[in-house]
Amino acid sequence: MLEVWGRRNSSNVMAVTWTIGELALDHIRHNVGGSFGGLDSAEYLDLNPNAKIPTINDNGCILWESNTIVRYLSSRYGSGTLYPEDPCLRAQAEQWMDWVKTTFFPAFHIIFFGLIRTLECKRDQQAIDRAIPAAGKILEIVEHHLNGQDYMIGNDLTMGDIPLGACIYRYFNLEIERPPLPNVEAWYQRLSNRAAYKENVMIPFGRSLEQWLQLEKESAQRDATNNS
Ligand SMILES: N[C@@H](CCC(=O)N[C@@H](CS)C(=O)NCC(=O)O)C(=O)O
Repeated sequence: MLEVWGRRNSSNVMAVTWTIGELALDHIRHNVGGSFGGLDSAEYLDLNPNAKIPTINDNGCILWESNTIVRYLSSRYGSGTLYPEDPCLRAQAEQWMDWVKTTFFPAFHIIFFGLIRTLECKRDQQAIDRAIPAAGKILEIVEHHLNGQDYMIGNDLTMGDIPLGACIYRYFNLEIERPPLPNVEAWYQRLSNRAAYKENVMIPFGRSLEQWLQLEKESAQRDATNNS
């Protein structure tokens, strides 16, 4: 059985759980990271020496790095759907996956971590104020790209949508200024209509560190009830 390690409110874990949801794969998930801890145990470090989430074990295939896991699951279980068969389309999907990590996420992380996961008194407001227009400008690249197509690669969902999709619910639900992004919003609405996206990505995150931690605790309680 496929095993996943990672709290469900991490955007990197969401990329994996959303992929699993789209592919309807049986799996079990272990709550580690964040307030659950567990990343420094010898057992976990054996799986992932970075002490980070997500990690998976798919019948002996142990992997970390969310993009790699999404690629692996897509190629193994979603060939021709999440994993485009055409080498050029597949490479373009990978290109957007890598672009999110190297270009969008660094700016977005400053905003999300600063506003939600940091105590107000410890916030670097200047860095956040710089990152908000920077992230908006970066998304204008996607805005242009999505002109005339429903998803990042053509008109069907592929792995190329997953890393950005895992962040975009948060981007559109933060109280920040955004440039007009009608194509990106329409894409986000399309994702929002997918059951696997609703379940794995559209997870409330609160408006402060206190609310974030409370929601994390409540979700763990729900997981415990569902698994009992
Ligand atoms: N490049 C890695 C980044 C992994 C990462 O930074 N994960 C964060 C969560 S998003 C983490 O493990 N943080 C420590 C924690 O949750 O306790 C990936 O994409 O998987």
